[in-house]
Amino acid sequence: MLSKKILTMQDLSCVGQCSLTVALPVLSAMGIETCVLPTAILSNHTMFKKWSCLDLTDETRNIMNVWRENGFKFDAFYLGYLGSAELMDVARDCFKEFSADGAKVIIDPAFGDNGVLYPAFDQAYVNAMKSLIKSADIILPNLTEACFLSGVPYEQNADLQFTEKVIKKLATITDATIVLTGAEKDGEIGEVIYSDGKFSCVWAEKLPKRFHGTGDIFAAAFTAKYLESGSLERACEVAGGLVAESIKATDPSHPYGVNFEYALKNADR
Ligand code: PXL
Repeated sequence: MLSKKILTMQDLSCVGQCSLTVALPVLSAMGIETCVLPTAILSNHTMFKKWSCLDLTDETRNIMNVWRENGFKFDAFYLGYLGSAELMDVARDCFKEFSADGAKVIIDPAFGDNGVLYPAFDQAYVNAMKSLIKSADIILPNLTEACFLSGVPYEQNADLQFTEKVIKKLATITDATIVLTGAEKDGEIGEVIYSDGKFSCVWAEKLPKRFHGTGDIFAAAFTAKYLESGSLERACEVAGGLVAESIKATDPSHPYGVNFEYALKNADR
């Protein structure tokens, strides 16, 4: 049986249960052949006090030169934490050169949370992402990222009305389907989807504790299920379920990430 072949482009954080160390196992376990274009190698993710970072922008160009000669094509692209605005040009070239017929571009902007940017990023990075998401079929921002991209000031404890206002503003800069993650309503958590001018939502029980790295698990599982089923809602249900099971399996004293390995091993996919 032929499986879909995806290219995921994001950093490799050696410690921290995020980006490639999440995307590879989740996508593979969900039946997707996963090729990688690593954008940087970090000692660990940037929520720790210290980190080292080797930027791989030049090497991504070398890799693409060889891929061109080998004639590689991908059925989809899934982008997460990139690391620099220059890598967005690399991404655009990648879509142009290595798309199989009908290839989908799924982008998790992955530059902030809780109303602030991650430490390595600034407004220039946000502006570059604003331009890159014009090339996407689906984007997966959280509310923080949607606010930075749309220019609407972030609100803590946002209600659904505010969330939909931000999404509509964001839809003026990209035609991509918007799947806003981590939305909240009446004690539930879920996704607000804006596709072809219509809203729909997927809600689930909100668990009491928030952990780092859940966005990356959601994005990888969403991508795998969406490529298999073509359904945005089903992809959200499955990805949200994997995140919830990962959180439930996490020892509260674990200082980073969630136990997605246990959840993946026991998942009903
Ligand atoms: O989970 C997103 C992420 C990915 N990669 C790196 C990060 C973060 C979030 O902080 O620092 C390096």
